[in-house]
Amino acid sequence: MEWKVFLAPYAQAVEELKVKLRGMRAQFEYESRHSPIEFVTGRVKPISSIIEKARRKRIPFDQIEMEIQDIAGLRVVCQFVDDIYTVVKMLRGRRDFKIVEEKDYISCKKESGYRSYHVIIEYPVETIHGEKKLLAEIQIRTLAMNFWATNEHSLNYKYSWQIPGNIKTRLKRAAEAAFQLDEEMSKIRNEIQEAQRIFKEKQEQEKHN
Ligand code: 0O2
Repeated sequence: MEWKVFLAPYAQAVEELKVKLRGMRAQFEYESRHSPIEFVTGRVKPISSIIEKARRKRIPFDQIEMEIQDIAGLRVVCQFVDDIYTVVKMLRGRRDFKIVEEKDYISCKKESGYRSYHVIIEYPVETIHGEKKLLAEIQIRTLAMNFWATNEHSLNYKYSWQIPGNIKTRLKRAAEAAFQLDEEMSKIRNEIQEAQRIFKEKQEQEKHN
């Protein structure tokens, strides 16, 4: 099958889920409540990455749909670690998709130092041929975890997944530092939120003056 045709429902799923997840953030804002979601991004996995992953994991082409869970990928970035679990709880309560798997790489970090919470969902897309259920991956992480993962990902590309030992060691240290940062910020969360609330109120007042 042509890639363009195969990937079309995934592109649609990514667009729909971006709207839905960003809508959650907007609703918190309308109600003047702290949003557990800072921002949302999404992408369809590039064809070359799908082929590379299928080769690396020895997945036959006709099983790509079932075995590669992140062809449609969403990323929800949060301010605080607790926000991640708030988002997960909200996802569990939704009725427009079914959660098929959860991977907690926060309490159980990866060997690389990677931390994130992954939720794999089965999402129904309406196509011109009827409903198509497909898998999508929602990665939920803090700003600090995202900073680390983005940098590590770039280095993996640069070194073709063979990062030299000394850089790997530094990355592991940086992952711990990011974790510490999240812990410290959690401890002063109330102070930060109050400051942000005051700042927002001031901005609103100035808008009306
Ligand atoms: P890309 O370029 O982001 O699309 P596994 O066999 O369990 O290691 P699997 O089955 O793909 O891998 O699931 P997993 O572990 O949940 O990983 C899916 C995605 O999570 C990855 O997609 C990355 O986006 C992210 N991820 C997982 N581990 C790491 C890591 O150590 N560092 C970084 N930066 N990201 C990670 P892809 O397809 O690997 O890459």
